[in-house]
Amino acid sequence: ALPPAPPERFNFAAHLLTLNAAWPERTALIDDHETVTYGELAERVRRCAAGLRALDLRREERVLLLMHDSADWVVGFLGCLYAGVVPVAVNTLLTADDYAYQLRHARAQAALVSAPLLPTLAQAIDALDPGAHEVRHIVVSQPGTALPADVAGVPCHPWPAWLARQAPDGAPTDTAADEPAFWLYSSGSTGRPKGTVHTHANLYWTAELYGRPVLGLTADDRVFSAAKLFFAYGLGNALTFPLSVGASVVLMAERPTPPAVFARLTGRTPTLAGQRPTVFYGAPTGYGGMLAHPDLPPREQVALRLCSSAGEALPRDIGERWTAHFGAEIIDGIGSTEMLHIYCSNRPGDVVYGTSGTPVPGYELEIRGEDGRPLPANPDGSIDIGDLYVRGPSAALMYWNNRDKSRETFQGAWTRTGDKYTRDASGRYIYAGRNDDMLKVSGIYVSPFEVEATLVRHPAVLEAAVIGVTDAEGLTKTKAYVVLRPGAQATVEDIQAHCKAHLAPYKYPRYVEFVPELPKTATGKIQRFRLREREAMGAKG
Ligand code: 3UK
Repeated sequence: ALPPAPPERFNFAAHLLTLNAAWPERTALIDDHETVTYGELAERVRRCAAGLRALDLRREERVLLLMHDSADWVVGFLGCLYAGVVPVAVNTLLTADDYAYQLRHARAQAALVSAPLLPTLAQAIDALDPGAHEVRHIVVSQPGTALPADVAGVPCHPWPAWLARQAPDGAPTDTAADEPAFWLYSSGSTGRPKGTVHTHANLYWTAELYGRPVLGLTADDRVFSAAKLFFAYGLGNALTFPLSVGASVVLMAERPTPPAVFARLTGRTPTLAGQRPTVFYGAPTGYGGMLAHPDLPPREQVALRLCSSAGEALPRDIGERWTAHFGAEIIDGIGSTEMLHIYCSNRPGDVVYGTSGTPVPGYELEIRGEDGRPLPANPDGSIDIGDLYVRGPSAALMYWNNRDKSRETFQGAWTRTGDKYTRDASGRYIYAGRNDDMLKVSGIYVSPFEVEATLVRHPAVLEAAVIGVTDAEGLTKTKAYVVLRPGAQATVEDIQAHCKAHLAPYKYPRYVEFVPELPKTATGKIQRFRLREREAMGAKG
């Protein structure tokens, strides 16, 4: 039986506080600085809500949440929800230009920011004409000592003093289950990222349809996600799911390099003091990187019972090697920002590597043909390749202020995933590529066109084409074919450094090849498929 729907009046933050009221002494969060119990978390969330109201933030107004993973991130997110204010949780790896767009598009009235990200935020605000943004307050987490009174003309408040000043808010804002609760941005191949609007109920559904029943999370788990909280995957992994069952969460501000992740898995940090995670969530590239790392800890040093993978397809070999080493399975499942979390997944004890498993109960899938109708099953039960559509209760409401793209993606009860899939005779779904130009690199969207536009801004570059290539492990990497201007010189490193400086750094092309010309049609369009063919030939030869 499926879980009951939440009541019509429903505030997800208040729901979590009620669920966990029975164990105030239990550990909720362990970040790089401190341990926060469920009792302290509830108090801080209510203080944060009061603090937002004291800054004159009103229901439905948006607040940019630009923070490194920490207890403050969780308090900020839930404090907003409790107050009915709408956090817009954004990627911490973007450029000032990206944030300027988001501030303006979301009409953010305030920003919650980690101190190291304050200069980039200031640059973003500075880049906007007065009147082009509405940011009235900035609250700075981990402020250190030298916090300026204002940044780009906007008053700054140090998080600890701001929180301490407030009396905890007694009652949550009486939100509807279906009203906008928070936004996440999702990138497309062209145009600016889309503000994906999610409800209070959507959070509840992801926890009750996936975290609890499929992953089987309980209050005895200690979870750790390499995927950050600003990704829909990380948000479910390290906030929605564990806090819905009274589990403990390990949070880490730094980039999830293999050594940083190993330190957490083995409990080797001062705040962890030997407390090792039982559940780990990552993306396939991260699993591959750890397996290849010389400091991979032996099985005895970790306490993993279960691992999760999403963001890109998990190559079978990586899953098998991980399980052989640690004894724990990796549960590969496909989710999206639009559906908020995983809707098709393997099951603990029933993993077939190389597949995305079967639909998560509560979600329905269709593989549709070119005529838009579901493809019929073959006599053996398999379904040929087609476009994957999903129906389920955690779909976003819309993309903010973008009717065309909203209609393309959210088609009544069905959501178009943009993925191609097949189904095998046993009913398992198998990923078969995207049907747009988007690439998933380390589980994160990269638009080849955005990278190309940046490449041609390099003074030595005449033109460029970017495609995805498959590496020896079966993972997607970006490759740039670059034509230099006559007489101009540049090295691979120059080109990569230019991309890292002008784009979110993770978008830089992993491979660069200089070519005398690009294959083109008679009308001058670049034939990316020819480049892909060339790569495929090269891989065989
Ligand atoms: C691809 C996968 C094969 C696929 C996400 C879990 O990745 C997440 O969200 P995004 O919006 O990207 C969605 C797209 O990524 N993808 C994700 N998982 C898999 N492809 N196998 C997989 N297991 O193209 C999908 O449409 O960044 C993942 C939970 C929440 C998420 N938002």
